[in-house]
Amino acid sequence: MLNSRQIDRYRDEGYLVLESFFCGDKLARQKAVLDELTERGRSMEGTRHFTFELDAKGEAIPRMLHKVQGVCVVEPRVLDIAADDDLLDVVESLVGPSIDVFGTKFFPKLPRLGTSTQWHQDNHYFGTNTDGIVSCGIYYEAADRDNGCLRVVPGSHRDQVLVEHASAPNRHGRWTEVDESEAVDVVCPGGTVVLFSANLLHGALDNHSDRTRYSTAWHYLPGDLDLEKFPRGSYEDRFVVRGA
Ligand SMILES: O=C(O)CCC(=O)C(=O)O
Repeated sequence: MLNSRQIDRYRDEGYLVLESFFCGDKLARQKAVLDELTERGRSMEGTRHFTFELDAKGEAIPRMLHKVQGVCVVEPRVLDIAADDDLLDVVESLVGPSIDVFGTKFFPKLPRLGTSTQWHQDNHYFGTNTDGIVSCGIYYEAADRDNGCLRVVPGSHRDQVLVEHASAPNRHGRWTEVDESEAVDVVCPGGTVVLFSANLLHGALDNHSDRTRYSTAWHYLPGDLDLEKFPRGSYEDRFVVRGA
């Protein structure tokens, strides 16, 4: 469970960092699953769920896995992480006793060329401005400016305003721009969990280092929160993880 200071902080700044939430054998087991998935994914070019980094012409770079979208559909052992009891105890403080998870992703962020996201609000992609969705990034390895840590604009969730997004050359997705002077780098040790509002402006740096930066990202919401694009029961990448 979160304490009231942590909850206030989440509500005020739009995000909460739980450093080294996972550690020891548990973190090592999670990382081993992601190592296997990365190896498998590197040869999955052209198949559903797996996208690759793009070269200057916008073409996929062989073996440079960028993202596994729907990772909990592809690899049920990752759903075990999303449904981890200790993690859900924390999420319950923000979402309530009935919890679903949807939109599950794995970013291996491979050395030197790895990317994940640029500035955006998750709710832009979801077609809503509800503050009921809590996004969750888990950083399985230490993350810093060199290997591409998360960046956030504290407080940017407050007005629930959806900003415009546009596609960027040679990148997957649609992104926006922010006043970088307001941004905070979330430099953190491996095993760190970051919870943030789906209205928060956030993005991540690219990986220019010779290390990987494994992370997963997904979104928790109350089971009875109906999302047109992600209906409970029929959207394959939405799972009931606690309660009913
Ligand atoms: O890679 C990261 O740290 C951020 C991921 C992210 O922003 C997202 O999945 O929405």
